[in-house]
Amino acid sequence: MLIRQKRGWELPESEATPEAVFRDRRRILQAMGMGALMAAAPAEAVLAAVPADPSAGLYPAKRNDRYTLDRPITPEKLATTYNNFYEFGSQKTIADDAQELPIRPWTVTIDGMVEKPLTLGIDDLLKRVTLEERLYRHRCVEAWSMAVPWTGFPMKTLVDMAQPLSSATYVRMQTFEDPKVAPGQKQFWYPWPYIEGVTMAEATNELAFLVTGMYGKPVPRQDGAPLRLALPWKYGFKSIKSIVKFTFTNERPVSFWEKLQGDEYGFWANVNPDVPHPRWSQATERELGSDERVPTLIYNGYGEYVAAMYKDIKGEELFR
Ligand SMILES: Nc1nc2c(c(=O)[nH]1)N[C@H]1C(S)=C(S)[C@@H](COP(=O)(O)O)O[C@H]1N2
Ligand SMILES: [Mo]
Repeated sequence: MLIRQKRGWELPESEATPEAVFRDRRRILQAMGMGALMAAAPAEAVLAAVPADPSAGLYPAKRNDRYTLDRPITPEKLATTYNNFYEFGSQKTIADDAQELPIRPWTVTIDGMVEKPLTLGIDDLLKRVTLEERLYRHRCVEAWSMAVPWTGFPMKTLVDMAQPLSSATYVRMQTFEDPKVAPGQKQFWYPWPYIEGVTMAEATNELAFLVTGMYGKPVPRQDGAPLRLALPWKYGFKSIKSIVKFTFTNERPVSFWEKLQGDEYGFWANVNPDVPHPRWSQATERELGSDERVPTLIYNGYGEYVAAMYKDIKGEELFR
C-alpha cells in the first residue's frame, strides 16, 4: 500500500523491541499511580490489575457454523502483531503503539439519509445487537492472508437500526481522528481520516460483518477496537478499523486509498487472482505463519454469497 515511503519489510526490526513493550508497561503503571510496584512486581502481574474492558463479559459468543474455513485459523499471536493500521505508522509492528488509543468512551454516529439518526456509545450499541462468532478469511491487497475468528454482528443490523431513506445508495464509514495518539495522522501527505464505503447492497449482504471481538475476546486496538468492518470477499483495506461514523448517502464515497492512489486502489476492490495489481500479481497469497504461496480465489472464495451483486455492473473496475 505504500506510496512515498519505504515498505514495511524494509524497516528495521527495532520497531518491535522489548523497550517499546517496557515503555508501555511503565506508562500504564504511572497512569495507575503504581509506579512503586514497578520494581517489585513482575510486569504481567501488574498488568493484570489494569481495569478490564467493560464488554469482556460478552465473549466468547456462540459460533455461527455457516461460515467455514478451508485452512487452519491463523495463530492469534500473528493476527494481533502483524497489522496494517496506518494511523499508527506504515510498518506492520504497530501493536504496542496502538495501545495508546482510548477506546472508552467511544461514540458512534449514524447520520445522513436515514429515518433514525443515532449517536450512541459503543457499549449501548453492543446492548442492541446479538454477537456471534464467524470464521472468515482475510486477503490483503499486498498478497498476505489470514483466517480469523471474528466476533460481531451483521452490518445489516446497523442498517436496519438507521432505517435508510430509499434515496440512500452508499454507506460511508470513517475512522477516529486524533494525531495526539495516532502519530501516523501527523503525516500530512495522507488524506486523513481513513474513509471507506460500500453500496447499500454490500452493506446488507449477509457477509458484511461489524467486528467487536477476535479470538473470543474484545478486539484488540491494533486490529481495530472497538468497532471495525470485515468484508471477506474484498481486499483488506476495505475493512476499515476503529469506526466512529456511518453516513448514509447517495454519493459514492472516495476512500482513503482511492484518494491517495486511485489507479491502484479503487472503490470495489473485490478479490480476483486474474486481475493483477499494477505492481504485483494477485494470483497467490502468503498465509501469515507460512512461507508457501497458495492460490488466491475469486471473491476470496465467497462468490456464492456475493457474485450476484456484481453481475449487472458494467464499465467499472470491480477487482481493483
Ligand atoms: N483505519 C484503518 N483501517 C484499516 C487500515 C488502516 O490503515 N487504517 N488498514 C487496512 C488494511 S490494508 C488491512 S489488510 C486491514 C488489516 O487488518 P489487521 O491489522 O487486523 O490484519 O485493515 C484495514 N483497515
Ligand atoms: Mo491490506
